[in-house]
Amino acid sequence: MRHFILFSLPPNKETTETETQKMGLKIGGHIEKVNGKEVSYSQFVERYLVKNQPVVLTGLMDGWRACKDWVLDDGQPNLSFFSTHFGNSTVQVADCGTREFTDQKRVEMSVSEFIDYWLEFSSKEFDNASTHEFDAKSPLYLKDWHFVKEYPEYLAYTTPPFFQDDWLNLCLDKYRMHKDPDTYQEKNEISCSDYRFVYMGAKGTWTPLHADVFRSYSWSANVCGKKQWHFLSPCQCHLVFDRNMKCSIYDIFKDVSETKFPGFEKAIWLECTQEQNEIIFVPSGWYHQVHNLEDTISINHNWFNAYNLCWVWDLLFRDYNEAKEYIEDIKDICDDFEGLCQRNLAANTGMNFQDFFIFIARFSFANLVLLYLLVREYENSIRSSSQRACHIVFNLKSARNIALKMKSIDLTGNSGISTNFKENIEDSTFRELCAVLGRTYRILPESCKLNDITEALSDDLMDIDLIESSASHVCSPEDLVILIDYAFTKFSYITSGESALG
Ligand SMILES: O=C(O)CCC(=O)C(=O)O
Repeated sequence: MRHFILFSLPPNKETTETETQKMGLKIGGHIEKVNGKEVSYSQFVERYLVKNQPVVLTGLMDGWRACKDWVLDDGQPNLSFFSTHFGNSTVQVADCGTREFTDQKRVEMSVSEFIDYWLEFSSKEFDNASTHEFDAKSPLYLKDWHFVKEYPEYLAYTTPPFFQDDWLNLCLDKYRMHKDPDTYQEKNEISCSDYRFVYMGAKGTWTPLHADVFRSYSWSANVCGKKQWHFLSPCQCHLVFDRNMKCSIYDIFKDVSETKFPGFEKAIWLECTQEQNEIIFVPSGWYHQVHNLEDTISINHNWFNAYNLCWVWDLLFRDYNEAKEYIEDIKDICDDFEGLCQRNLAANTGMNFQDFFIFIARFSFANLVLLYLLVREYENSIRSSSQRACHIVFNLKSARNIALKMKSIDLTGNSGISTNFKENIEDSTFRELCAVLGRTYRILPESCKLNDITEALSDDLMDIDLIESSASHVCSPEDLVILIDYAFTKFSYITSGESALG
């Protein structure tokens, strides 16, 4: 991309020239826009997932029910549709004018209440008689609505194939990421246990500067409206932190203190205006701030898979060290210091080492099952030309790589780590996960005719001789490496080739 520097103004703000110099960002370029229908899955992987580059995709939202039901003929959000059909849902709403720690203050209300507020806000009927406590400087923004979990039958949209290899949400459909025995509540956990969201906000609503949860990838589709995005590449992210690398800038358009954030002026941003029916892909670890330039409804998923698993581990390890450092002074008087660090890690980051290890072990087992079934299907004639086999091998290599990194650190305090390949295979939930993953990998073209891999799951899987091996019981990252290596040796005629996609 050609690099050039220009200045960007705060969205929707009349600004004098002096102010522009003070608040302007250095813009080094814009995000590429491509027609998603003209890009193959492997091209998408190679150009954006592997290179960790943002892109805007057009042409991928045809036929979405959301685009019909949620939008009026003039392109405005169909607010009354939401009140009528989903009005009783309870949602989280951000007050865009009020900061609370590193995010905006959140309040809970029903969708009907939010829509009533929005209609009142838009008609600018705010005066002293208003029933709402917020004013026009504090617009409310509905965020993180777990719409798919709440309305699974409604089928508002289908996830575009580029984003379907989503281990995070596939896992959370079947299992919980972290179960804290002290705070666990069945109902709450289930309704909040995914990373598929709807966002709705009037013109002027916005999201502060951040990098995504778990350093996942995200994609965000504009059902209606327009968003302005500002992105900072991971290699420049230190520039938006304070001197201690503890606290990052909240709003890049507001009073950024040069003393506190000395690197900010040097940061070079990518800018993007995302229109209706466009999907933006947000890569791992890119800081971004987002402004709704019009009344906007968007659908947004966070996700990770073998291509960005290392980002998740790096964040977890960094957060663990921070959690440890934070309570270092009570180490000597603490009975279970390591256990406390892990509890704090789970509370702050959403998972701890044990959760992540069980997660990668489970996906390793599922990929081993799929590899085994492919081999059986082809009666051992499969070669590394099979894109599916290559992808599965790539997944296993990625999980193995993380297990190696985990192996190199002291996991004392994680004695709870234990999982068993054989027991997983006997478990119907795990078999469902394998089936969904197998269906997902139909996005990868096969040169030969291949039966639906998932049909084989109804067969007896117990003849997988891997599970009879002593490596079947996995109690540590090292055990997982041994199990994957065992499979790689057994299927060496496939696994010795490099992944076609990776
Ligand atoms: O649309 C927004 O307001 C924020 C979305 C976002 O930050 C994301 O997708 O990561």
